[in-house]
Amino acid sequence: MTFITIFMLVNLLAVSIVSIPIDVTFFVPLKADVNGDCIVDIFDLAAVGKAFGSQPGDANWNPDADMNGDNIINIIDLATVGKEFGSTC
Ligand SMILES: [Ca+2]
Ligand SMILES: [Ca+2]
Repeated sequence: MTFITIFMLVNLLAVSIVSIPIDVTFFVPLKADVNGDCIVDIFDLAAVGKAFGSQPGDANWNPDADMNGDNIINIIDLATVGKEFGSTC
């Protein structure tokens, strides 16, 4: 194989790779989807409500309900679920 032949094969391969259609779907996780079922609904609101007032170490602490990551479940977390209520993945 000559250098030119190799060069042409590499270019042909590159063109083939570039021309392959790519269908990519991105799923953006919902911050307020506490139970991970791709919809922000009453179950997520209930999960935040159940953990309301808790901090790490408390029996009802749920890290997934801590929307803003400040280690306390409070009105801000509840409001975040309310803001995204009805959203889907
Ligand atoms: Ca959910
Ligand atoms: Ca919080």
